[in-house]
Amino acid sequence: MMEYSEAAVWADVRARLSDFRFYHSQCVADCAKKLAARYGWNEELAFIAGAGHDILKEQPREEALAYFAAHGVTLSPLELSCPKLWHAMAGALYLRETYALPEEVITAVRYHTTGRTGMTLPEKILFTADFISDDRDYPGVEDMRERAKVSLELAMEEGLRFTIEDLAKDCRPIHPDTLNAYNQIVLQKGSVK
Ligand code: DGI
Ligand code: FE
Ligand code: FE
Repeated sequence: MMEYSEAAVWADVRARLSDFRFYHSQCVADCAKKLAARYGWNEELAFIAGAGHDILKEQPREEALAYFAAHGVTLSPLELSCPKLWHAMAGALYLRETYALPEEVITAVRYHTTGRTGMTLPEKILFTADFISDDRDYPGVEDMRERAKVSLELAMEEGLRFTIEDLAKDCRPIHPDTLNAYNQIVLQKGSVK
């Protein structure tokens, strides 16, 4: 296994991604670092998590499936039908086996697309950074940035709701981890109707 090196991860990300996604990765790394400073995670680890979070986003589908098979990872029928979910799973496996990154970075990458029940602070930081990084310009992004200043949960709740609504409108399946992440945040707010 290669020794953990920020420069090696960046070079790898640069080689694997288009300019557009490389720029996105830089913005997410910067944003994750800022959120880490605000909410109390290691800034260097947050930066590297942001750098690597989409490292396999452009991996060909057949290659991803072969990669899962080689690592004994079985995808659920829902996961098999949603290739957009694969890069988080494959990326986490790849970063774990290629770089000696701490497990808190690996799970942040693993759950950056869906979220999950019981998210760790690093997972919340990366999930939120992916929504509000400087390159994002969807309608409502400014409100998301304001929410993230108040709390990660406030931003994540809105982000998850946006994702779930969008997927449902498009008749696409919603991963149980996405629903679990959303439900837990809503339930934790307390005022359940
Ligand atoms: O990799 P990025 O584009 O930066 O962002 P991302 O990793 O959050 O991926 C976003 C995509 O993932 C978007 O097209 C919606 C999709 N996605 C997220 N959660 C779910 C999902 N797709 C399905 N089918 N189900 C989900 O629960
Ligand atoms: Fe992603
Ligand atoms: Fe991303």
